[in-house]
Amino acid sequence: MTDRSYIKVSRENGVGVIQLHRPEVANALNRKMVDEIVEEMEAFDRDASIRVIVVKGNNKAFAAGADIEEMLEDTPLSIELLDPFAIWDRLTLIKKPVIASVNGFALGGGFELALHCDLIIAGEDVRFGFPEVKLGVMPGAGGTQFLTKAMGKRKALEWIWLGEFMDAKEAMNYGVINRVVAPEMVVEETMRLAEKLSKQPPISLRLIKEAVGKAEELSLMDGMKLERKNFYLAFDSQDQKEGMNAFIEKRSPFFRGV
Ligand code: CO8
Repeated sequence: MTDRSYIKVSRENGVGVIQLHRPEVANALNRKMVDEIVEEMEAFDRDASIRVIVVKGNNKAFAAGADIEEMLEDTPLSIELLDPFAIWDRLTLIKKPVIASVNGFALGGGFELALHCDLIIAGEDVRFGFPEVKLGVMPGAGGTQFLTKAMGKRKALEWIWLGEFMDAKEAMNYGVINRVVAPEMVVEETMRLAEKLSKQPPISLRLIKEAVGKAEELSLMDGMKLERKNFYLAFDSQDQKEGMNAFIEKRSPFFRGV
């Protein structure tokens, strides 16, 4: 296990785990913490022994948003110069599957961090929300975009305008998250899913992530062209030979990620 200032980093059976660790402030995300999260995620993305990345918090909070104290004295020009969102943009370039494992509060920037992940597993106790409006601001790390794409304009506006909490079941019903489980089962369920994914062919997972990720941006024809190119590319992998031969030979495949 490696510890940075605000996160803990560990690895288990091909799964890289980043645990947010600022328990005294409900894992509020200061800028250094976001730097650490992104740097470690990129390191896992480059590491061939890691196949899936998990981001988790603690029982009380995944993360209660950006650190309000840190933003208190910001001005438009100080934020523009600092460009705090440039580092967030790097999250969108991660190629491996990323799963958010959420307990407690996932608010503001904390909810946005979860929404940057590919899959979200949440406990029944989770409160998601964008309370920024109550601070006289608004989401800034993708919240308006992610939530609208997931639940449509009207419901997204209602949630973000009111800044109220959404429980895990509501989030699940609107397609914002993948699974809801008992609070004490969140990490176990996440690791079970991560380990299952870690046995899938990594090249296929990467190519699928790219194609599905582009589905909302591209026209149907352009999306299908990208899908087709990625389909061709998969045939360059030894895992394609392994997967198809294993089927013919009636045995389980063993994917090596090459
Ligand atoms: N920033 C700084 N400190 C925080 C934050 C936060 N976001 N959230 C909680 N804390 C601190 C509290 O001040 C408190 O500190 P102390 O013990 O010193 O008083 C400690 O954490 C524990 O919190 P509470 O005592 O309030 O605990 P409760 O269980 O009563 O409440 C809540 C927990 C509901 C999470 C409550 O603390 C809360 O409402 N927090 C603020 C949530 C919020 O407004 N989040 C949005 C922040 S703005 C944002 O995220 C903009 C994103 C823009 C992109 C990011 C760019 C970097």
